[in-house]
Amino acid sequence: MTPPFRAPATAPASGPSPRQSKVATPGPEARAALAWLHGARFLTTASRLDQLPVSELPEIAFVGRSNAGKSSAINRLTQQKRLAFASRTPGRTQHINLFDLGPRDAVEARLADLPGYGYAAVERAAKLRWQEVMAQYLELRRALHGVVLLADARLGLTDLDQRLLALVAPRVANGEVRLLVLLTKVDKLNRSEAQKALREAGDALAALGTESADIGVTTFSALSGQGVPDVAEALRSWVPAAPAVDP
Ligand SMILES: Nc1nc2c(ncn2[C@@H]2O[C@H](COP(=O)(O)OP(=O)(O)OP(=O)(O)O)[C@@H](O)[C@H]2O)c(=O)[nH]1
Ligand SMILES: [Mg+2]
Repeated sequence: MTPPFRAPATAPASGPSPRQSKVATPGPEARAALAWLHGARFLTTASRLDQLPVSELPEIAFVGRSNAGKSSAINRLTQQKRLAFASRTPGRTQHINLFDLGPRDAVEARLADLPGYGYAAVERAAKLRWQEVMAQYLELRRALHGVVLLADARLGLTDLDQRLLALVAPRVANGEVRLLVLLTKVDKLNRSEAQKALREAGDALAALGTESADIGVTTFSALSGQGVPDVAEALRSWVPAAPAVDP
């Protein structure tokens, strides 16, 4: 039986070497997807689930260890330098930040930047509280439509990432929530290291695959732009465009 696991669109075997910063010109679909993401704007911030808007609008959550590059990825994908705050100090994103996508009068979807996990210096009580918020968000948030899990390509999927995946796995398995894993900072790896990272992440994710699951993995760099058009296209494909209004 063919596993439903999709091959990465940007596997280095067929794409440019990860060390090359040159990025292929995106096709029309990727350009449209990028334009959609470039229109992102800040909506609100919340430190608890009950502070989030009650909404059926599809939400795409960026999750991952602290320092994995979530905020940098959002900034790169939306082409806005400081939309999501990226910093050298891990653990800086302490809230769930929501960003609107689509026309201002007909919002189509939202991006959610979630706090990173695994930062040792965060006080234990704060850590436990965030674990709880995160678990609730992934298991219960009805609007959750897709998860983008970011992991440093040099570390791969760690135990903490696996624990997060386990929380959302039932919703991924039944197709309710799509999953895209970004192996980030691939600019720091050579071609064979990047291939190895992709293979290992693919193996780890294969266990989550079912007939209904939509799971992908790709390499990414907020620095060089590698993977940006493909990721934009993948995220756009998750959300149906608002139907054209009759004149
Ligand atoms: N070389 C390289 N560095 C990156 C890349 N993406 C992020 N970084 C760096 O990694 C560090 C952490 O990036 P952030 O985007 O703040 O990470 P985060 O996941 O949002 O971290 P938290 O908010 O603490 O959860 C920063 O110093 C970034 O400049 C990348 O693609 N390549
Ligand atoms: Mg951040």
